Amino acid sequence: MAKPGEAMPTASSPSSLSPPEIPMELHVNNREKLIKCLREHLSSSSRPLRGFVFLQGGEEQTRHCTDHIELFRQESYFAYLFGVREPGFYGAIDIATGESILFAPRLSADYAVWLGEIKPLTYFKERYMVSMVFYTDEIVKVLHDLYLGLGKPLLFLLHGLNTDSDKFSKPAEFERIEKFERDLDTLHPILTECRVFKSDLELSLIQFANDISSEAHVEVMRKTRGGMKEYQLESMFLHHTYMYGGCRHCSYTCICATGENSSVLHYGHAAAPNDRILQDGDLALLDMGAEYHFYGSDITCSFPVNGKFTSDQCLVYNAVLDAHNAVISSMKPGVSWVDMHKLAEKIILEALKKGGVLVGDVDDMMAQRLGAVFMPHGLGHFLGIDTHDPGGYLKGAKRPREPGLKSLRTSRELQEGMVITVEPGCYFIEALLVPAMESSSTSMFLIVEEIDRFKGFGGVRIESDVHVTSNGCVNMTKCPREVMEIEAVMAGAPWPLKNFNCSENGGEG
Ligand SMILES: [Mn+2]
Repeated sequence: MAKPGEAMPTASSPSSLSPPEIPMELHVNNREKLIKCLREHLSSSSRPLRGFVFLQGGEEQTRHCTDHIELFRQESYFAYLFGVREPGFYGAIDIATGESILFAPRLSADYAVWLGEIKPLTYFKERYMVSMVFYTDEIVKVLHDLYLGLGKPLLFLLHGLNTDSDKFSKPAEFERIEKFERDLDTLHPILTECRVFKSDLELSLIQFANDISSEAHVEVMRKTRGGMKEYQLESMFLHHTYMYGGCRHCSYTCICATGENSSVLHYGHAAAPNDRILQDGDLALLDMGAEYHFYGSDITCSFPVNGKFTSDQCLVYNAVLDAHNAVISSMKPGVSWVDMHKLAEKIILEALKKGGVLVGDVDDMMAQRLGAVFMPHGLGHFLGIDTHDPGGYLKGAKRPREPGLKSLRTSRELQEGMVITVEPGCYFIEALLVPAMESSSTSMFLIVEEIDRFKGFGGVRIESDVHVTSNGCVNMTKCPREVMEIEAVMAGAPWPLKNFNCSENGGEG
């Protein structure tokens, strides 16, 4: 019997997965967790346990001035608390009683003609497992009726900085909001901290997003050939995750970089739309992750387009893989993420030295921040409803200033329940190598003729999504990683490698 989320594999289906049922109690639990944390906070500052958590869901957007409505994806904090997929909602949680209230938009009769049946409020009450549902034009009356305190009811609104985008979340707005007292400071840090620690139900969705995306990466790896366009790799990934995983959204725009493009960290955007032709001898760096019921994955695989690593490709790839594996072996509660970043840098520098690309003392290189020349981005970031999930820097926490470290999206110590990406990389980026070769503090480490050999090489990144447990961690991503595994899968071996003859390849199957 297949378990939910697992289809019976058949000869005709390239997937062993199917979309799991969505557990709406996940959001009930999220609300309960928030209210518990918020009550503790209010009690500790001797404030009354009264008022409402009040959030505005996302609004539909049109394409510029046209009437083309872009596919809606719920705002992430609202998705976390209510799981609502429709636009135009508001949601409240009564701090005194814990009761949850959704406010649905009142739709015009036209809606039924163009967009389908207008669902009754009871539909939303059942689907989203909330205590009550009303229309958005009833917010003022409903919340005044429910409020037990004296004077104006108090609303805890969501207002705070996203430390990745430097943008602020938009506190809820509605007509006659002046009938309420408003608190703009309390909710954001508490709700953000709730999102940092994943429940078992959240983990199961992130795991599914990882399973279907890992499988899609393998599928793409198998079908990649010289002469294809980069976007064809993107297309195969999107097809697989949607067709077999029901994933309508990705966590982010696919990065399908080959050849020199693989050193462009955020390739794949509108001005660089994955449109290069794959050449024999290229490395491909594919950073693609599907999202399922708001929860995402973020996975990067790097492999040679022709299925066989050259010795230079092996050198750089194994440097990054060793860093990736060393970090994952060291991760557990209490470990500093800055230390993990430095560990990855050090392993990559040591490998480049061993490969004859660098010369000198690795600790001296570390002191001069040479690691940031080859890995300018941070080692990884929290992952959840957002690809760069919030909470990386608590209020007042300072970002490191040094090259490389300043790109870290968190500098926190690891704790049980966090999900964080591990994504070391090694790139040959002219814009960083040239100044490093000219600088008196780093030029002595770089062997110019050897570095020149890597002109046009691009780069390697290996990215997995890792769940921190009570005494270690679990890698949720299941892609071929060893050189031998990648070459075997690209040559047609099944994945995971089962009954693989290790002796022939000298690897571990
Ligand atoms: Mn990432």
